[in-house]
Amino acid sequence: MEFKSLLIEMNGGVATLTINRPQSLNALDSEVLTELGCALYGLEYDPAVKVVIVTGAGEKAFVAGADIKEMSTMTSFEAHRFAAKGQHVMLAMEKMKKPVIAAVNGFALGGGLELALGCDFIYASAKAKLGFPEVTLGIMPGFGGTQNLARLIGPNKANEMIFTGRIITAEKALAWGIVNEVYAPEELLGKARETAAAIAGVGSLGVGYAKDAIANGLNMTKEDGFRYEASLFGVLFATEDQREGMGAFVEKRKAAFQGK
Ligand code: CO8
Repeated sequence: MEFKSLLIEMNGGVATLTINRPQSLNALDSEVLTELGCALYGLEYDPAVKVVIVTGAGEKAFVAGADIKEMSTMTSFEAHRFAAKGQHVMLAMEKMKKPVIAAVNGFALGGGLELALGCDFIYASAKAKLGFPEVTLGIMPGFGGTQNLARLIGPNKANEMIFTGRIITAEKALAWGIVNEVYAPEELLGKARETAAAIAGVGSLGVGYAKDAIANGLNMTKEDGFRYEASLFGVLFATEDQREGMGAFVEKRKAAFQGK
């Protein structure tokens, strides 16, 4: 499928999904959100894809937010529908049984930070700038940012970021636990691909079920989460990957996982 504002590059089991609207600092308009939804659906059901990396085109921005020019004339109903469409994309990344890594190569503001937070973890360039400037526009985050940031770093730090609209450095985002690692700009994508390739080489069913257990378990009581984990753990013993992984260990050889 051809996209107007997205690039998809496959390398081994790793798909790199690049938001490609550099003239607007990769801002997310309705059309990009539609394309993202379609692209994620395709990647989810493509057995060749084991891990997805999301990044932005150009030197300057990951994604500088939802498209302010498009939003500036929206009615309340259209804004509600636009927020729901963005949230659909964030939830698609959360629900897909494949890891999604954000490589934040520059500005990740508003809907851009929400896109990064919708991924499973974030690597950032040392020149990245992150923030929720929505309040400076008279609005608030609407693509899941209030929920995802508060769950990730706790309400106090999330409150400060969202109420002030202040933009923070990659270093501060690292200290606050928003990003996992900070790399030199020229190293970022390579490092993300290195981690993605390592994940692509292990049992993808185990990875996918672990993602499911972590994401869904966070919304359960601990006891229900344990029960859910045990049931997924049991299911893996009906797979060839489990037989292959354990068989390879016993036979002292490298496992060749098939994802089935
Ligand atoms: N939307 C549309 N266009 C944008 C956006 C954006 N978010 N960000 C940048 N652009 C455009 C600029 O308008 C400019 O285009 P043009 O050349 O045609 O004027 C081009 O990108 C380059 O930008 P700048 O000239 O401004 O570049 P600077 O280096 O001077 O500044 C900044 C870079 C600081 C990133 C600046 O562009 C900026 O402040 N951008 C807006 C950041 C922002 O406020 N983002 C949050 C938007 S709100 C949001 O994301 C809400 C999400 C939830 C939605 C819920 C549904 C309703």
